[in-house]
Amino acid sequence: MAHVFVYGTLKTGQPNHRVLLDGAHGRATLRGRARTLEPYPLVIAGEHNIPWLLQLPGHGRCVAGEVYAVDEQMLRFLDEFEGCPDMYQRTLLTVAVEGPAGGTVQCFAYSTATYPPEWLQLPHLDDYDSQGEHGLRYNPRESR
Ligand code: PCA
Repeated sequence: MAHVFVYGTLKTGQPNHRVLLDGAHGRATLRGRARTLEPYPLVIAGEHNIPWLLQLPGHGRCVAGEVYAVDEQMLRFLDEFEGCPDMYQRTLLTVAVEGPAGGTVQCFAYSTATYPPEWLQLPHLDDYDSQGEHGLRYNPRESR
């Protein structure tokens, strides 16, 4: 089992969460809500309003998300779904899990190191919500 930290459209209540629930893709078990130990820039960018964690620890904010234990099949599915490694790269980061059974966990996350430098000037979020006050509605893949 690997741990994956999701911070964007894969979170509960967000537009792509259903792919984690689909047994045809493998298994994903929620371990809890969590926050990155280090700050990262989390921005919404591009014509489809996609959330991106920029691979620049030490900048931005400590980012909230969820930790899932996933099997090998789900990990491979997510790599494909997230366009890894061309769009996102799967990197390791440390998060603090909320609650009594919390603690720090090393997780994979889909971040990017290959972003246009002007993305750093975009507002830095700490808890992504596709329906948030930013008004930048996520454009689902089906509609691109
Ligand atoms: N999906 C992945 C990376 C960004 C996105 O929208 C996630 O939720 O973590």
